[in-house]
Amino acid sequence: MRVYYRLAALLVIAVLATAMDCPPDEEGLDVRVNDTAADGFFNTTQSETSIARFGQIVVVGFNDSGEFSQTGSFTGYGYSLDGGGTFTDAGVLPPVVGGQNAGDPALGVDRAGNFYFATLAQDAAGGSFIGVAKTLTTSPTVVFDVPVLIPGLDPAGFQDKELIAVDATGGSYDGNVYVTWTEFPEAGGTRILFSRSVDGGLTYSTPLQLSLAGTGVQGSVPTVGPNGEIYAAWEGFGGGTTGHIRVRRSNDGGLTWGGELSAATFTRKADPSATASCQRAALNGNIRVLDFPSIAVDQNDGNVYLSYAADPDGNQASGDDGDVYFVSSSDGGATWSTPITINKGPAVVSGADGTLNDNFFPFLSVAPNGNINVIFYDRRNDTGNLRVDLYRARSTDGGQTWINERITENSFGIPTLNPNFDPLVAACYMGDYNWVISAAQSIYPAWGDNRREVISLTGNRPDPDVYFRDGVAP
Ligand SMILES: [Ca+2]
Ligand SMILES: [Ca+2]
Ligand SMILES: [Ca+2]
Repeated sequence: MRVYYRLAALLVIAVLATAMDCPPDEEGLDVRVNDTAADGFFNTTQSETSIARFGQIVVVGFNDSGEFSQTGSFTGYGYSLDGGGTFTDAGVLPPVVGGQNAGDPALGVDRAGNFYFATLAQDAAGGSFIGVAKTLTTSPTVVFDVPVLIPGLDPAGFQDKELIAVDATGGSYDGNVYVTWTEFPEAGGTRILFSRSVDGGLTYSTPLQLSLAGTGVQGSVPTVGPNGEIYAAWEGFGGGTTGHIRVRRSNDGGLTWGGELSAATFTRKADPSATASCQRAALNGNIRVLDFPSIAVDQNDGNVYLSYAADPDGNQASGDDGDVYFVSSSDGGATWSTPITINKGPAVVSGADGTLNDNFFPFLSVAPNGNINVIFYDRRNDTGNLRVDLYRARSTDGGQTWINERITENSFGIPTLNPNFDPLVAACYMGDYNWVISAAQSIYPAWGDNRREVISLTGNRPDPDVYFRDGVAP
C-alpha cells in the first residue's frame, strides 16, 4: 500500500540532525537489520518486511522513510553474509533512471542463489508499475540491478501491494518468477493481476487478471508447491464487515488457472474507536489493518496451508478484535478445512492466549520437515491491549494442534500514528505485513519492531525499526 506522502514540502526536514538512540541498543537474540544512522530526524520509519535466504546470505527488504527523505526511494533493504548474525543496511533498491521505488518489499530466491526483489515502482514519467529487481552479485556485497517494470492492464491505473514467489523446485518450471498484485484501475474498483518471468527476470508477461468475484480485492500472495503448482490467494471484501479469502491454482506455470474458490469467510477485524479515527479498519493505537492471507505449501506432500487474522466473535463492536486463523487443503485447494484459531481455543495445546487482546499480521511458512510456523503480532502481555510482541504458532502435525511461543525479548510500544509522528508516512501506518521463512535448522522471522526509544521534540517515543531472529527451531 502506498504509505508515504510527497517529498517536496518536506525536504527541509532531512537537513535536521539524526535521531539519537536513548537508551543505547540492548541487542540480544533479536538482531536489528536497519542502521539508525541512516535516519533523518523526523523520518525514522522502517517496517513492512520481506525476507529471503540462500546459504549464509540473508536479505531483508523493508519500507524506509529515512532513506526516502534522502534519496526519494522508499524501498530499503539490508543483508547478512553470516547467516543473520550481523546485517549491513544497504540503503535503497536502486530505481530506474528518473523514477523511484515506492515500497511494499517482496523477496524470493532461486536455486542458483539469484535474489528477486519486487517493489512498487514509478518510471520517470510518474507512471505506476510493479518492479522486480534481480541481484547483480551477492559477493562481496548484495547488489541489485534496477527493477524491470511491469505495467498493469490500465496504463492510468495504480499498481499496488505485490508479492512474489520463485519456483525453486527443480521441476519443469524451475526458476520461474511469479508476481501477483492489486490494480486500482482509473475507473474504480480493484482487481488482482498476475505476471511471470520465464527468462530469469529479463522480461515479464502481460498481466492476467486473477480475481473474478467482486471488485473489492486486495492483499494477494503467490506460492509454489512441490510439483511447480502455483497458488494465489487474496482478500475479497464481502460488503459490510464480511471478508473472504479467495484462492486459485495453476498447474502449468501460470499460463492457465483453475476456478476461483473461497477458502474462508470471516468477520473483518477492526476496533471501532481506532477505525473512526483512521477512517479505515484499524486496531487500538490507530494501527491500520487489512486481512491479507499468507499461504504456503508443504514441499513433501503438497498440502496447502493458509493463515489470516479476523474478528473471532463476529462483532467488531465488542469482545476480541482479532485472532489468527488457519485453514488447510489436502486436495490441491479444491476444498478447505473449517477455520480454527491458532492463538487460543481447542487446537492450542500449549501457550494459549488467555486474553481477548489483538493478534494480527500473521505470516505462514512450512519448514522442510513439514512443520508449520505462523508468526504474528500479539498483545497478550499488555492488559491495556497496546504493547506488542512477536509470537509464533507452531504445528508439528499438519495443523491439527498448535503451541504458542513468544519470539520477542521485550514488548514494544506504539508511536503516535494519527497523525503519524513521521511526516513522510501515512496516518495510522505501522507496516502492513511481516514475513517468515523456514529452513531445517530455524525459522527466520523479520518484523517491524518499535522497542528502541528515541528522543523526540515531545519526549521519548518508540521508533519503528526492522528486526531479525534465528535459532528458533522449526
Ligand atoms: Ca527507525
Ligand atoms: Ca469482536
Ligand atoms: Ca485476539
